[in-house]
Amino acid sequence: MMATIRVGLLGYGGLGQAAARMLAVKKQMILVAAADSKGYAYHPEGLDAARLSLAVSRHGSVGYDPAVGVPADAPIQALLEQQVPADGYFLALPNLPNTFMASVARTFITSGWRGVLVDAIKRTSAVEQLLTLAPDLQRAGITYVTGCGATPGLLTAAAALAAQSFSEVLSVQITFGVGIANWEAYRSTVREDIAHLEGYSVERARAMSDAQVSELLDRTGGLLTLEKMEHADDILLELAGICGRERVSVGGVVDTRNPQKPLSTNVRVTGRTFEGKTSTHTFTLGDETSMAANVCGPALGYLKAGIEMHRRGHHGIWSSAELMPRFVG
Ligand code: IKT
Repeated sequence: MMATIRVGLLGYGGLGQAAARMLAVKKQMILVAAADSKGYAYHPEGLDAARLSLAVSRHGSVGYDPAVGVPADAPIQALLEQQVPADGYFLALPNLPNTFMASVARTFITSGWRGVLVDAIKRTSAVEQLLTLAPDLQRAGITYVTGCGATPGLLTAAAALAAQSFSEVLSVQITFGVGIANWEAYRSTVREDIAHLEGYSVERARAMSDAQVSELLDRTGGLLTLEKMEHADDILLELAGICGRERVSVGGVVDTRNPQKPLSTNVRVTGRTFEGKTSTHTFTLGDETSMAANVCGPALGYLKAGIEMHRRGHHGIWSSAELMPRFVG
């Protein structure tokens, strides 16, 4: 049996906090480190997720946890200097700016730390940056699995599995429905979503004040309708040999004022069978599952898969379309 996996979380916003809550009910993993933009906290015997959330809501950072928090200017670097015995990190960070995740990967590479990194990155161009780091990750003894959230992630893996019935994949259509009770619970994720809207960019969305985000959401009735998104499912399915990236499309609706999903999240994989028939497999997520469950669950599942790869000496970069996530009990 695999030893308990010691996990670190980078980012303690909506997704980071959800991952910590999820870890609290897992037996095979333990949360030993967390960092956000203003500080870090670690304890080899385990961190208290609820107390960290309290530090964030009261003082704006896990670095203000009264027992184990440390405020810091460069928290990731400072955390890594503590030589925390973490087997892997979930990078639950917003990729704002679009080069941020690659810069975090470089920080790990130069730190001398060896282990597993998983991200829930979304944009094709962000994955392209990470792929250039493959030789450095390999030399550093890091196993990096990219695109491990809901999409890319769970739905990309489902598409790769569905493709097996076909001799040619004609299209992969990913459509998501996300419902959240209030946008402030996912400030960065919502900005990343806004960046996909016509007339916006990552930089413009990142620079928006909370008041500007609220004004935009007032104009749209709280809905963000996203079409033809720049989404890494395309490059990941292409690299995994499933189909050309031009055959992959991603879009959906985010309701920022209602926890109910506005539509059922699904991936439709259309292909031709060896008998010459055209057919579609559809994989639909349960409407009661939240974005947090569908992002953090797969991220931890891929982290477990990455740990197995790392223990076998496989270092470098892989994607959610190339590996099966392992269930974390
Ligand atoms: C994105 O960020 O690109 C899309 C994200 C989609 C999450 C899908 C979750 C599906 C589900 O829970 O049913 C999100 C809108 N940011």
